[in-house]
Amino acid sequence: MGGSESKINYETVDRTDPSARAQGERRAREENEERMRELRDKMEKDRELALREAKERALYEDEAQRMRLDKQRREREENERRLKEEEAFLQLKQDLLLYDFQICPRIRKESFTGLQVDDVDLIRIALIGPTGSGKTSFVGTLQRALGEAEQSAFEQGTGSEGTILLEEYYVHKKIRMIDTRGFFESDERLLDECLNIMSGRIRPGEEVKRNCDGTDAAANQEPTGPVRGVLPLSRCAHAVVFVVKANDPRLKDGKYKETLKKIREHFRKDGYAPVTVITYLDKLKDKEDKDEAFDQASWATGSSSEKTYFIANYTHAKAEQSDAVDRAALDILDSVLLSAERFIRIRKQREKNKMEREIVAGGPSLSGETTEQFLARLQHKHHWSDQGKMKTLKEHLKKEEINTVKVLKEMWEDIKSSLPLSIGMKIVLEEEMQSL
Ligand SMILES: Nc1nc2c(ncn2[C@@H]2O[C@H](COP(=O)(O)OP(=O)(O)OP(=O)(O)O)[C@@H](O)[C@H]2O)c(=O)[nH]1
Ligand SMILES: [Mg+2]
Repeated sequence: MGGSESKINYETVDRTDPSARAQGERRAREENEERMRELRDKMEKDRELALREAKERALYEDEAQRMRLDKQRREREENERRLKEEEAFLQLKQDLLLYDFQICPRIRKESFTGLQVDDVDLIRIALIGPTGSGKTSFVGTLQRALGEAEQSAFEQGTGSEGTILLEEYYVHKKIRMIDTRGFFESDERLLDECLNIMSGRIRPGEEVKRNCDGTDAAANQEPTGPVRGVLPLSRCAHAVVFVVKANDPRLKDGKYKETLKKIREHFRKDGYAPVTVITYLDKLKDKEDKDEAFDQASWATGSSSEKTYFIANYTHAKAEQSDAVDRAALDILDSVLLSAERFIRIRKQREKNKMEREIVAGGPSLSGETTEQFLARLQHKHHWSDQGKMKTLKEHLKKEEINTVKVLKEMWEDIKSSLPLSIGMKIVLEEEMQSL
């Protein structure tokens, strides 16, 4: 990085064959269902046995016999506790394998009543953390825990000096992980880049310029698509995960806390509640080490204790399947999905409030409104259904990357004949755009 400017290249990593992936997903679900059936049979048999033994115990007067049976009972209870834990894990895995934000979100579906969230089909999760903290390994661990057939995330990026790849990984048909690199190498100036990634302004496959003198990277960003500005929620990262290494000395000396300060403040204002993942659990010797790492990490990242987790990632050297690792990975994913859904709710509620304020104030300005907000406003005003023509129109505009009203207005004459709308709707749209 000798010059004043370096290029960062962003790529999508998805080398899996979609039909093999669908098969893999089905297999993972079937295997999980089979395990659950077996487990429940076993629990039922154990319950019957426990009942028989309890009856037997009542018959024995002899102290020694009773003690033996009591010991058996304690062992059985411990075993039952373990089986229940496993059952809860298999149930969680099943729920996550079937995860679909539109059909069965992790928070109550009613939480989204009155909000238009039909544009969010995928959940995007951004991983942020220093080089070598285990971000890519964590994606690989999640892929394995979910039974993904192909673990693309074990591969290392191909970046040469001065080039950093932004990789979007497939971990589930409705969940993507955005894997960033080397975030804390040049700290402060990465704030804009980080926010651009979160807001979807930098996307996989795009190239951005980062100035090494620390000046505002976003200000120097050349617009590469038709639109720069407010992007729809479907393009944003919906949750953020800080990945830190348990025994990283920079956790202790406060360096990360300082580095993350501004980013954290932005996230909080934007409605994100970051989850912290502490990797290298396998390198911590005892409880004292663990407590210390936990306190340092949540202090540095600002995540609450309920949102701070440990994991010992699967790695090349430690690839053997482990229920404890799978369990930790899926618990983390569950927590991140909750965080993502709350973020979506907050953002949609804010959009709705803004829209309603603008209606009261006599309409929004042309400059800032997204097509999503614009159409939502018209639907509200004209009682148009969210389905049918409106749904097709939104998909069409999304595909064409027409994300703001400004662009829609500019391109209107070229695209209007191809839009799936009635003449009446087109007239309303034209009039509304003219009035801005
Ligand atoms: N023992 C142990 N090693 C880990 C763990 N997580 C990751 N590693 C190892 O740490 C090294 C770095 O892991 P990566 O997943 O490539 O780290 P990263 O955060 O993606 O790094 P960059 O992409 O360079 O930012 C690799 O050699 C991994 O095998 C863990 O939980 N325990
Ligand atoms: Mg990596």
